[in-house]
Amino acid sequence: MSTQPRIIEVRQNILKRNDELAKELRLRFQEAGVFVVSLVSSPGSGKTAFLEKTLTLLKERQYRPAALVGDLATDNDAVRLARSQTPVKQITTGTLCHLEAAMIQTALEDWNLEDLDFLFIENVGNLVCPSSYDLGENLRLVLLSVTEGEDKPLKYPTIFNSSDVAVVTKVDLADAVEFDWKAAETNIQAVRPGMPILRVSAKTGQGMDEWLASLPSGRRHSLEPE
Ligand SMILES: Nc1nc2c(ncn2[C@@H]2O[C@H](COP(=O)(O)OP(=O)(O)O)[C@@H](O)[C@H]2O)c(=O)[nH]1
Ligand SMILES: [Mg+2]
Repeated sequence: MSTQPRIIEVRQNILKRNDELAKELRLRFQEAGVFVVSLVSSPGSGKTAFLEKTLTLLKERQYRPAALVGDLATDNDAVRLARSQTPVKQITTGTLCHLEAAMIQTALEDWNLEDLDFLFIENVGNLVCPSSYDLGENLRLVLLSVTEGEDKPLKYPTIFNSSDVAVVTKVDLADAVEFDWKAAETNIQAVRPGMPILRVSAKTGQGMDEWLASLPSGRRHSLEPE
């Protein structure tokens, strides 16, 4: 006797529940005027470094950003992100290879969304699991570092298809690893035609201005003069 149909049914129910919760979250974010960005990539692509730089620069520019970060274990990334002097919370998932909307909801319980302009969500480092789980974000970034090869989009098309923007990270190392820009761009566009591509280095700051300029600047709670 096969248990396969039962497993598929349970999986579909989990995804449906997640979608419903994500929809509720998206509405809450919209009502509070918070712009939510999630980040996905393989482990070590530079999500935390990019996010720490982003949080620091947004704070310097008088915005009020915050971050949630998911990992299987440790709060190492939250400790790194907290150096930006912005609110940060670690979500430890145990054996789970992705974040779910319910985890975001729980993590936000003691935060007042009205106090935030931007919320960033660093997903667990994985190019497979996170793709199916809507977190209520407005924008999903998929990061690809120059050190991990140009063919990631072809190998993991679903994560690129479920993301809005591709961010090529660690560009300061591009020459050293002979990164083939043309191949990377061709592969991204083959999987998701028209996908915007940003090139950044958290180490040198290259591309950070362009990235920040692509975010909505007129946040309702922005402290910046109109
Ligand atoms: N040279 C260089 N190294 C980077 C850059 N961004 C991250 N790294 C390094 O890459 C490693 C993994 O980065 P991390 O932010 O932890 O990646 P995550 O696992 O995706 O969150 C760390 O050793 C970082 O210092 C970058 O822009 N340039
Ligand atoms: Mg990280």
